[in-house]
Amino acid sequence: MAGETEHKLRGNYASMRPDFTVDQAWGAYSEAEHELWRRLYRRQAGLVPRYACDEYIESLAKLDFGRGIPRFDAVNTKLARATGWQIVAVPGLLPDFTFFDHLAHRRFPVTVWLREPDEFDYIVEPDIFHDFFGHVPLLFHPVFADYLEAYGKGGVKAQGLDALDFLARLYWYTVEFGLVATPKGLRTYGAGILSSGGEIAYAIESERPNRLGFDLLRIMQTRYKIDTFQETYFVISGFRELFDATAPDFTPYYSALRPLEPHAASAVLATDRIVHRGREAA
Ligand code: HBI
Ligand code: FE
Repeated sequence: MAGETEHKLRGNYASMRPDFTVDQAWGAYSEAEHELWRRLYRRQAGLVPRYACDEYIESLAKLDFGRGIPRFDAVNTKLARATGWQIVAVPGLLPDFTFFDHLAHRRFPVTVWLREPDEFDYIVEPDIFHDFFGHVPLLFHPVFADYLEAYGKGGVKAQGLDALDFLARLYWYTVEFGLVATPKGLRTYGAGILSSGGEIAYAIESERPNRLGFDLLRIMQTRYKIDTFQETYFVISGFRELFDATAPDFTPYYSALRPLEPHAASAVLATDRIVHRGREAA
């Protein structure tokens, strides 16, 4: 999950290393936190079969972290073998450049703190449940893992080109809130949806939001909201389409997009491939 946060960031940044990583301190989690984790996991695991893409479901089935907050080092042993990725413990949201640099080196930052019980249904900043349940399973999928690394490398380059907004939008509408078309209908692969009790059904079933065909430039030019369900979702045909989209050098895209006014999150354009026009489409 991403986006500017007006309020002070949560998490303890005091003891972090220069690359913003910390120790997970797994022994410090309370029994109450493990119980909250089990409740969050049980709810989402019950929804995943109906709404998540097969690649996510297959990965989740191989991981066994429903009985309590997982130990990052135990998962890293499996993850290294699968795709060469590692998860690194972080205090929370990182500066864009640091975040991209971790992805570019196949390190996924996972927040160490867990939400409060009264945030069971919604949280604005990514906590360990969002990061781990939402993002970690797909790190085991080779093509998606390659997309994330390519995305991170693009981000490191974009830093110098003042183009982070464009990449943040691409991350938001794919890694966080992406949908994929499958023979069984629309399914989600976006971590922000997979880890959300309410949005996982809304993103697939609600008449309200738009659902539009994946279009890299369109996405880079479209604003997003960080504290409501999405007004528009973008649909890929498969992870290969995502990976191929990151093949070209993005520099000319940034030059073409920079002078243009971004579209509102609810916009529907005549050039859009419309999978579903939302009931409240502008
Ligand atoms: N930091 N820990 C963490 N997790 C994120 O998902 C994250 C971040 N920093 C920036 C960010 N996401 C987004 O702005 C990306 O689009 C870069
Ligand atoms: Fe996220």
